[in-house]
Amino acid sequence: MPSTVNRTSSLKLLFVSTPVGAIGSGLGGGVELTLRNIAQAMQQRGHQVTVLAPQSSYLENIPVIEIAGQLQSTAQTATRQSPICLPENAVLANLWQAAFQIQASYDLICNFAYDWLPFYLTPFFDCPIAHLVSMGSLTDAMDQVMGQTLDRFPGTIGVHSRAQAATFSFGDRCCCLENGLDLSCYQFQATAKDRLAWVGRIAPEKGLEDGIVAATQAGLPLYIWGAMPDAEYWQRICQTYPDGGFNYQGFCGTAELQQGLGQCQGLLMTPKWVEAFGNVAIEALACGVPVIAYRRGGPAEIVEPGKTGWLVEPDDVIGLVAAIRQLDQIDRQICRQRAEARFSMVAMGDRVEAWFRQILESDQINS
Ligand code: HBI
Repeated sequence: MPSTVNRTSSLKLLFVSTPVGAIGSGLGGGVELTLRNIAQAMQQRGHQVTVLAPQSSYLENIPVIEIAGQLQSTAQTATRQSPICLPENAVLANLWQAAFQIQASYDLICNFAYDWLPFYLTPFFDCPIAHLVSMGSLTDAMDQVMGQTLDRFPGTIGVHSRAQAATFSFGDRCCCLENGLDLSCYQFQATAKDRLAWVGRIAPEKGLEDGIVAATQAGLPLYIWGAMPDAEYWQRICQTYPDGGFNYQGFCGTAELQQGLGQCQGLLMTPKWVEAFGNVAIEALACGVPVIAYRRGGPAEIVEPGKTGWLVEPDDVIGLVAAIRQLDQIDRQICRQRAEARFSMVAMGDRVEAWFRQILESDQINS
């Protein structure tokens, strides 16, 4: 790693992706979008980005070094006491062996995996490592290794929201980066049809049931977009609410999603868990769509009550209905403007670059 990197120099960055799936497979969830957006934002600012990722990964206009090996199981299935597991020929280990071998060509490495190994290996690297943590606290072993990393390398953990940071004992020592989108992919729509939107993985922690009950009581059809990992769960929903009033639009790409979402009067966000951020909230605002969200997790830090939508006490379905009736008080143009001010590639790039440079400066002081 070059000995001195000043505040304005162009950086050579190595991004190491999640081991749960190839980039583009959808298995990596929100992290795939986050890594792509941050890589684009860094390139737009003149930095060089190379990505280490599992085989079959693809990123447009960003060089990817593909690494073979067995994918890692997702951390959400773990319990607090789950031990650290690595499969035979783990792609996670192979990714970090490659990073170790090529680190001298880079000024900084950024880790996007929610896994134990990259944190454990940090002290053995010469190149400084930034860790972008994309979920809240899930297991004791992960919390411990993240805390140890922060003790030795202060400021090297980034998160997406204060609520997500608060799930960790060391939350006050994390850098809050929020998130960002390429807003040129989202078209502002000034008027809406008589319908509401719900967007997200159709799974219990996302609370779709509350959205259905609230939309029905408000007398508006609910349009639903998102992946459907568990068809039985969907069947149970259809049986529980036989009167319908909702229709599934499928799991589609950004272009199709934003076109349909933009026609809705409002987006309902009804999470039952602490959502780390809530990308769908900024996708809606980018289309001019106000957001009604439970005051829980990342969405509560995105929605500006009375300006870009309404916040409702968690699990208060009647409160959702009251908020739906006040959607006409929100100016759709302001929703788009606030997305541009806070969540554009430039705004996100400013926050991430400042974080990287802070880490580089600390590293140079300590080395
Ligand atoms: N699980 N083990 C593991 N590693 C990850 O990087 C990971 C995960 N589960 C979900 C996930 N990443 C992403 O979808 C979220 O961080 C957004």
